[in-house]
Order: sequence, then C-alpha cells, then structure tokens
Amino acid sequence: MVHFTAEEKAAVVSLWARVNVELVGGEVLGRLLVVYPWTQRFFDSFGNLSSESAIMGNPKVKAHGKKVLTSFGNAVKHMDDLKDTFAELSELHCDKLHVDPENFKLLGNVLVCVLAHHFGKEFTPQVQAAYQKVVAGVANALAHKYH
Ligand code: HEG
Repeated sequence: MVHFTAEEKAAVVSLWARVNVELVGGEVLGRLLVVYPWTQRFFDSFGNLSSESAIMGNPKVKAHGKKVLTSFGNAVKHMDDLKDTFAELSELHCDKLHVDPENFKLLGNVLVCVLAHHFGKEFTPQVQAAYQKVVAGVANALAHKYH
C-alpha cells in the first residue's frame, strides 16, 4: 500500500485544485492514444483516431478524458483509501472492459508529463514525487480486483 505524508497530501491537493479536468483530461487521454497507439483498441467506438491531430481534436476523446480525470480526482480526495475508492471501477475495467492493467501505469505517467507541462517550474521534484505515488497507488487500486 502506498503511504502519503501530510506534506505529500498537501502538495497533491493544492495542485489538483488548480487542474482544469476538462482540458488536462483530454490532453492526457489524447497523448496516451498517440504515444501508445495500441491503447486505441479499447476505443473503437470513438471515431477518427487516424492521426495525432484527429486524436487530439476528437470530441469523444476529450469527453472521456474528462470523465477519467474527474474519477482520478476521487483519488486526491481519498488518498488513504484508494483500494476501496476504485474497487468498483477495477471490476468494471477487468470484467466488462478487459483493459490490461499495465495501461493504468501508462496513463499515470502521461498524466505526470501533462501536469509538468502545464505547471512548469511549479511542478517541483517534490510535487512530482508525490504525484508519482498517487498515480502508482491508483494503478494498483484499479488492478486490485483483476482475476
Ligand atoms: Mg477507464 C470507462 C476511469 C484508465 C479504458 N474509465 C471509464 C469510466 C471511468 C474510468 C470513471 C466510466 C465508467 C462507467 O461508465 O461507469 N479509467 C478510469 C480511471 C483510469 C482509467 C480513473 C486511470 C487513472 N481506462 C483507463 C485506461 C484505459 C481505459 C488506461 C485503456 C487504455 N475506461 C476505458 C474504457 C471505458 C472506460 C474503454 C469505457 C468507455 C466507453 O465506452 O464509454
């Protein structure tokens, strides 16, 4: 289980309060699909994913990215209880969506990259370290119900 110090929690919560989940969500999911093109297979109902610009401008990618990042926001609210927080979603991704849990790690690292890009110098190594722990914790929690 990932443990967070009070400082790490404060760093995560205060940065997250300034994240535009719609903008950052679309950017994260879009970049996941561009950088790791095999992840596109889960989104064959999303229409045109044929190029970087098609992916980054795709309204379904943006909408789903917002949904994923809004859900990720629950992790920020429940950092001590990630397993319970994501238990249902873990079952869904395993049983219904058949998403390989390796992809949760990829998405987490893309999220860190996008936050670094958006916040620049404010995304200090300390803040990054705290976020790397959150994304690892979320990836673990989402993989927990896999069988
Ligand atoms: Mg998943 C649906 C959250 C990573 C593929 N994802 C969803 C939903 C949520 C969610 C909240 C909607 C569930 C519902 O309709 O009840 N996803 C979520 C989180 C994370 C994540 C929090 C990681 C932080 N998802 C993820 C990854 C993939 C993926 C890495 C595939 C590469 N998710 C996926 C698919 C759906 C969802 C295919 C269904 C999309 C649809 O057809 O609407």
